[in-house]
Amino acid sequence: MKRIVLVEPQSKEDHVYKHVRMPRLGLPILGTQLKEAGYDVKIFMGTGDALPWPQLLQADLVGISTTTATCREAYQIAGNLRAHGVPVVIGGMHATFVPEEALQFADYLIRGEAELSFLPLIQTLEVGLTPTDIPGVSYWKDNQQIHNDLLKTPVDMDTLPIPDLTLLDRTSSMHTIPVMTSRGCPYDCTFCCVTEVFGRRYRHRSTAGILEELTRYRGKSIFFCDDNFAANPKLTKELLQGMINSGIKLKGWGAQVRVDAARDDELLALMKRSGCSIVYIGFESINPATLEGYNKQQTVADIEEAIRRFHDHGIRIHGMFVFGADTDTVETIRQTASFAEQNRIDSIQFMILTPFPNTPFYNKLEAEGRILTRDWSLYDGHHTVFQPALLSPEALQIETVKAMKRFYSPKNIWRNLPLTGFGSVIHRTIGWGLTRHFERRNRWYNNLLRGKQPGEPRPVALLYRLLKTAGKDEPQTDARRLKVLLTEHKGILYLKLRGIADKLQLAEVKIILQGLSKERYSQVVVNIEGLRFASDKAAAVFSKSLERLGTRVRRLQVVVAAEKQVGYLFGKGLKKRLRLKRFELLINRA
Ligand code: B12
Ligand code: SF4
Repeated sequence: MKRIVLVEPQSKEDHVYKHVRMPRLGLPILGTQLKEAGYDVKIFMGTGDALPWPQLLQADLVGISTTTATCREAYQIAGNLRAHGVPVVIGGMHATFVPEEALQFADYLIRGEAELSFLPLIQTLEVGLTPTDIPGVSYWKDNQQIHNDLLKTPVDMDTLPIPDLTLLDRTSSMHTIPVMTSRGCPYDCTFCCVTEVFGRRYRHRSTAGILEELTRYRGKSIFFCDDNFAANPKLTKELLQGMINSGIKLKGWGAQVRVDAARDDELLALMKRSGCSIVYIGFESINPATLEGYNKQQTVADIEEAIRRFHDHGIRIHGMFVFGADTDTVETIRQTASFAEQNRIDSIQFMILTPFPNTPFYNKLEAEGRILTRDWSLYDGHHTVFQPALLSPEALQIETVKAMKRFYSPKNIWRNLPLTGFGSVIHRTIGWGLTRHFERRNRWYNNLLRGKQPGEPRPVALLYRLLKTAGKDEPQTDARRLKVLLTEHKGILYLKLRGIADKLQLAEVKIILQGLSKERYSQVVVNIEGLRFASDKAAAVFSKSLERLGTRVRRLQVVVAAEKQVGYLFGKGLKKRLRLKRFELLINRA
């Protein structure tokens, strides 16, 4: 098992951060560990259709990273690889939170931090053993999922290698280099899922180790991708002083900090002297009740003070706000846009509160029947996926985009030039373009949310036609008869076919599929686990209509029973289909 390919899938949905070409550090660190152990490693980022498939298919094993918003893409890639017999290990944030779901699409899964488990897992598989005692590993045994206990002690950050970013195929086009100095965060904000994976104990790398890494990046822009860069101000100051003393001249650096960092003059001065050009601050809200509800442990006065003090030191601010708490109204959103303008924040992100699956926040909303969609690709902070308390889902969606548009309007583009220089102009110009692009491309979602109430599936106008040709999905005495179930739930259209279908029946199904409108559904799921074809011709007719549908709907997901069925239906044309942007193939093991 020498050739290992690692993949960070990107979402096909439109969102602002999609255009940032910076990887998360998990795969570069794991890849470097494997390389040091003698493996041939390559890392790719991209949507399924953009990946170099010949290289993926030649790998002895592929590791795939997940976040919630990108998991669908990850599952699709995994499904295609496994259909070709390439073993898949899946890991990352989303897989950690919903291992039962993610393991459906992989051979192995690692929950939580993987630096002490991934290499041992590969070595165990190489000698043909089962990973019974490797912490955090989940796997299949006799068609049952086995989930080993999680790693007991978190990884010691000084034992980690410096990530070798040349393993990535796009290193040369990376504008900003990610560097991580710590993991874990002592705070406990209710909406955050980071602490569940990396813990609340703050773990820091040695200053010497970080400086060694930074010397590789002289003249470059750095993003410290710690969740809370200055959580331990003493250590942060030591690092910044070290950067100044050792003469590492970066082009600039940015980091995520809390408002507390602004209270420390010495820290601010060192940040500026060591080249800090921008801070990303989780302001979250200017609604005191919301800040309290988030357990953010900061006030609106703290936010104003932080903005003033960072600006006094000539450091730009990217203000991160989240809308949709149970105490938020339309007014909260509008007032936040005014607040950001008045306080002259340099750039902003107005996100929609997102309940990441299986977090306590998600489980609470689920129990209250407020989850609107389980299409995880919409869990990207840009889409309303739950029923808010004091405003409609549509209002939350539209007002958030409106507020972004207001901030990133042409009249605001130059406003901060005298305060923080040209950087803010560039960010605001980019923001202007991205916000408008996002608004245009996401109108379908506003339409979907319009008038939508949780738990109330809308009637399917097309249903009657299918029923006429194929009969209801009631228990049938004749097992050979084709049974069709067509339902719509929360913007997803489900078509389930069971029984034996001949060419004529499938030609009818084709007509129905042709009538589906892209604007109406976020996704079409066709489940053919129980479908058999009366002839090769029937399979060909059906395969063609799926192909066409794949080019027309926003996203098509085909659930098949096993690899065998994939070969029969799609065997010859699989390569071609991989280029279809909207096609997803899910292979159900059970
Ligand atoms: C840097 C960063 C970004 C960057 C780069 C993003 C990118 N390429 O994805 C930017 C700023 C662009 C960004 C944008 C967004 N981000 Co971001 N981001 C981060 C951040 C701060 C650090 C990532 C990192 O390097 N982590 C450290 C490494 C070591 O962790 P890791 O990659 O997860 O890997 C470890 C394990 O997960 C596991 N593992 C991971 N993959 C694999 C694969 C295999 C095979 C195995 C075995 C193990 C394994 O092992 C690794 C080592 O222990 C994280 C927070 C965090 N602490 O992780 C948020 C985070 C990943 N982002 C998040 C989100 C929501 C977003 C956005 C949707 C928007 C937003 N609201 O900010 C966008 C979407 C971007 C996208 N590409 O789709 C969430 C994801 C939550 C979730 N459940 O999915 C996080 C966790 C933050 C949070 N507060 O919740 N982000
Ligand atoms: S401060 Fe940031 S990383 Fe820490 S719990 Fe709150 S949101 Fe999460």
